[in-house]
Amino acid sequence: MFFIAFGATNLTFRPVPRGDADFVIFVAAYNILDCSGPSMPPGCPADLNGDGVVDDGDFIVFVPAYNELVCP
Ligand SMILES: [Ca+2]
Repeated sequence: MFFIAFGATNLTFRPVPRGDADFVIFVAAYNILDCSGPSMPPGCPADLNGDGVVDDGDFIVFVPAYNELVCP
């Protein structure tokens, strides 16, 4: 089981259920960091702000969408 933490100050900590595909994909990309890395998925879809890396800047975009759960 995963927990959202990442040192942010205003996040709600909650368990992330197994099989939560979006979170698993995001965390894998976050750990790779560089969109040009050989193990990064093509197109670097977790680079939500388009700056070429998957870092805290993407995480602050990811978390509100993750909490909404349903895409608009
Ligand atoms: Ca980014």
